[in-house]
Amino acid sequence: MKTCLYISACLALLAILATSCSDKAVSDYQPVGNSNIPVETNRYGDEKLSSSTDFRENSILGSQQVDLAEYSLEVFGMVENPGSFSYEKLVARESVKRVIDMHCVEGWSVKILWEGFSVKELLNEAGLKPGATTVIFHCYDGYSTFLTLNYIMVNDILLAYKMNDAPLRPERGFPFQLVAENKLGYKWAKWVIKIEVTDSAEGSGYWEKAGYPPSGDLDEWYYR
Ligand SMILES: Nc1nc2c(c(=O)[nH]1)N[C@H]1C(S)=C(S)[C@@H](COP(=O)(O)O)O[C@H]1N2
Ligand SMILES: [Mo]
Repeated sequence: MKTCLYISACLALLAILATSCSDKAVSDYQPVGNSNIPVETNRYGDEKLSSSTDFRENSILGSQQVDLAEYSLEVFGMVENPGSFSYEKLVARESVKRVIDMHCVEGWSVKILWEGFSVKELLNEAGLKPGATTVIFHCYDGYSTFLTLNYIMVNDILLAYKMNDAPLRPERGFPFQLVAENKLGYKWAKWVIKIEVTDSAEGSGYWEKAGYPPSGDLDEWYYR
């Protein structure tokens, strides 16, 4: 009888320990959406991150569903070797992780741990032709935006496929969103399908054509 009591006491203690441990895990990682979506982290080192649900969904045509079976990223224009890349090929490239804030002109911002590959390296492999100055990002929803080649090379920006250690959600630009650090949200192209290297941004850029600054510089916007 004594042993029996002793065993039940031990079991109770174990159960308490187990629940307190799992409680910790739950507060460290908040699941997003339904349980089929991988859990995202909300912390990176000392930094507290925003969630992928903290964005305001205001895309020109709403969320897009890109079918990976039909997806490819095209690199074309003023390059020696134009090419077409599958999702698998692109996520197999060397990956980089960075915590970067995105600010929308509407006045909200998010701090996210981004993971992706270097756009600079992809362009270097494609071989830039002399005279190229501009890169236009074309998206699945017909949206476009552009950046100078110089900005891309200096900042070595990423094309991201993960946010907070979880794959991008469809509404966040799956399979790829551009991480245009130090630029306003409208430069962060989602659902990127084509990268065009050119010498002029004339006639492109959805929000740029509507009157937003072509540079999209955060500094310029906040100190105007
Ligand atoms: N393809 C595409 N990319 C886009 C947009 C869009 O409408 N279509 N909106 C831009 C804007 S204005 C912002 S602020 C960011 C973040 O938008 P989200 O909060 O809707 O994800 O995506 C940018 N990328
Ligand atoms: Mo925006």
